[in-house]
Amino acid sequence: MKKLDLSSEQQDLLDNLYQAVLAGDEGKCKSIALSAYEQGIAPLEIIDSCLTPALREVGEAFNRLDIFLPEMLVCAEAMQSAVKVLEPYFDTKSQDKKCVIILGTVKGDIHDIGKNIFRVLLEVNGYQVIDIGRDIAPTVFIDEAINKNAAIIAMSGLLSTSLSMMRDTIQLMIDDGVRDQFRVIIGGGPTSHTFAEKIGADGYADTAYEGVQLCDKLLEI
Ligand code: B12
Repeated sequence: MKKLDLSSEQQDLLDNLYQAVLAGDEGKCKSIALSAYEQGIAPLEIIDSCLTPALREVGEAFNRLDIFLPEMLVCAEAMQSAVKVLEPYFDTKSQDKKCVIILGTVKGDIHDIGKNIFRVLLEVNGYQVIDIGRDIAPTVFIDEAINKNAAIIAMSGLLSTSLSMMRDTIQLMIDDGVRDQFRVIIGGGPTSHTFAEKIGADGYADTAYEGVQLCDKLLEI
């Protein structure tokens, strides 16, 4: 878990929350997340320094075959329930609607926890987000962006095997003659700056917070 400048009471709460995710205990996750917020820890700090690293440890346990898919799912649901509790408490930074962003997880991939966190952060920072869900085909990203007059297409992906869908979406935009109409950004586990450059995306961000800064930069806000 990332170390923050916290009181021992706050640190205990985050340690307990981390363990609750590993145990897949939804009830504890919800109540401890709320207590952590009430004890003065910002929602994004709780997510970035505790909930996300806890899920990473779950992923490592899955990789080692210490746990299997059903357990990973239970832990993911417990983590998501904590995020849900925190959602209303994110600082709203701007009410202005800066632009429309089409957001989805690429075809073949059903991971959406990171995408959902990114959506919340974009919204509290004044973006109008159209979340088109997960397992989304290239044509759907493009059609939605055209129909909703979007400025940015944001693709999330956690599976190496589905990353080619990001490249295919950009290639299809070129083939359809609409590449210049939209900025394209990518994020999620196996993506990187190098991969973004390779497939001709306009940007990559490592975290949802950096993703918001990236959108501001691309729109020169
Ligand atoms: C939870 C989880 C699941 C859950 C997903 C539940 C859900 N609703 O999402 C379940 C149990 C369903 C699942 C299933 C599978 N999973 Co899984 N899963 C994970 C786990 C443990 C955590 C992922 C997560 O949510 N992290 C927390 C979030 C907050 O982090 P994040 O997604 O990275 O998002 C942050 C940033 O990346 C960023 N971000 C995210 N998207 C975007 C987009 C943009 C544009 C931007 C700017 C930023 C941004 O913002 C977020 C916050 O900062 C990871 C382990 C890991 N290390 O990631 C494995 C992992 C991703 N899964 C893996 C695998 C293999 C699978 C399965 C194929 C397993 C199987 N045999 O069936 C299936 C996939 C099914 C499918 N077709 O998609 C592998 C992938 C390996 C690879 N690189 O290809 C991992 C890495 C586990 C491992 N170590 O082996 N999984």
